[in-house]
Amino acid sequence: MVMNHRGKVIAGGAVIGICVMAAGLWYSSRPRTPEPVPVGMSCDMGISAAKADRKTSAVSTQPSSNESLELSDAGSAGSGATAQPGPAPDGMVWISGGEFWMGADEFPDAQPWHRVVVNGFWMDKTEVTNEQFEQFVKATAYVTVAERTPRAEDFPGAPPENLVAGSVVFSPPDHPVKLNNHFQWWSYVKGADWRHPEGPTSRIDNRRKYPVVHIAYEDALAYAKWAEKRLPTEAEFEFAQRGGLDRKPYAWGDEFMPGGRHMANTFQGHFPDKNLQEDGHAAAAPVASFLPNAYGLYDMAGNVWEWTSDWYRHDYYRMLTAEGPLVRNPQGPADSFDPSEPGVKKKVHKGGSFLCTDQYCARYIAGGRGKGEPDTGTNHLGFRLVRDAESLRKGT
Ligand SMILES: [Ca+2]
Repeated sequence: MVMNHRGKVIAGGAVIGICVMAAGLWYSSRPRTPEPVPVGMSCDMGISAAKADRKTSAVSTQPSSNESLELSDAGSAGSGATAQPGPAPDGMVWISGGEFWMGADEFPDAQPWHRVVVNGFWMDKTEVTNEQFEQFVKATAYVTVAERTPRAEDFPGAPPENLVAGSVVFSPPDHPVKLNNHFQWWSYVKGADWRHPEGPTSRIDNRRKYPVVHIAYEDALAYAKWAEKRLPTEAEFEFAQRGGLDRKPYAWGDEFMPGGRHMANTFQGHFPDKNLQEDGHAAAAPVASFLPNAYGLYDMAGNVWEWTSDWYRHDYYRMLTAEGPLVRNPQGPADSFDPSEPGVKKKVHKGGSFLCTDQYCARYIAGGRGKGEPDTGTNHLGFRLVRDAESLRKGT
């Protein structure tokens, strides 16, 4: 057992603490197919958390149909919606805000369903691309976390050979493996960063419109400051992701593949060894390769996970519902707690990625939650930004 430069235990070239973890299968209560659909329980260090949550969250807390009839639908028509305040900034769309149901049946940490109001905001239509991030780097000479050589004093006890710049890359085995050992498909790769998504020999020259990846939380904040935007809250992301639909399983509706058409970049085949890429993409896809949702937003499910500004707690929704029937502009909990890795602070990721499959993760489902340490990027994690209406009115 050795420590990597992020201070995590590594073994066999893999890193503990990174997304995608099988945790057995359970069965969704959502009646959208004749047979129950097996979906994965967790998406990073999830075994203990998922088992613990399953015991406490076995009963769906989705509101009854009577309750839902008494409340407005989600979306622009819901209470709290505000009209577009002016011309749209380049590449952004106005999200009017309003009241909606937030949550998901499939995941214990996305329960219970609860009623939320968010104010209107501008949102990037797509994930931030390599091209856009390069403009930022050229303007600011910014160096991302993955590109920085770690300092020994920040990682006491780490062997010098592990104090190298790099990031975590999906490195699938060429044979079927048990899904309870994510060591077999995540590797810490020296020299992997946003310019070299799979390692030093990989390039982004022909990936200008692909989402930038290997972005740590502080990298996203730095870009946001330069772009005069900010990261969305988890509630803002989910409101936007649902596109005005009320408690639908997908950002586009009820069916995963309406008319047999792939609506998002996910994983088909046998995870992790056999990617059939039936949706046309084995890894990240150029942004906007799939249809937008009803709000004109692309890749709000699949492609790459996206940072939000909220801290992650598995029980945050339970905390919110204890406070009252309606939550306004939630900003996330004050602290972070993930039962699968107590003591490790994590931010919420949303949207799922090209690695999500119903075999283990399925977090392309609307309302699904991911999580990750602020200092850790991967090649399936990026971001997009939002902007408040007020910032435009001030002329910024
Ligand atoms: Ca795919």
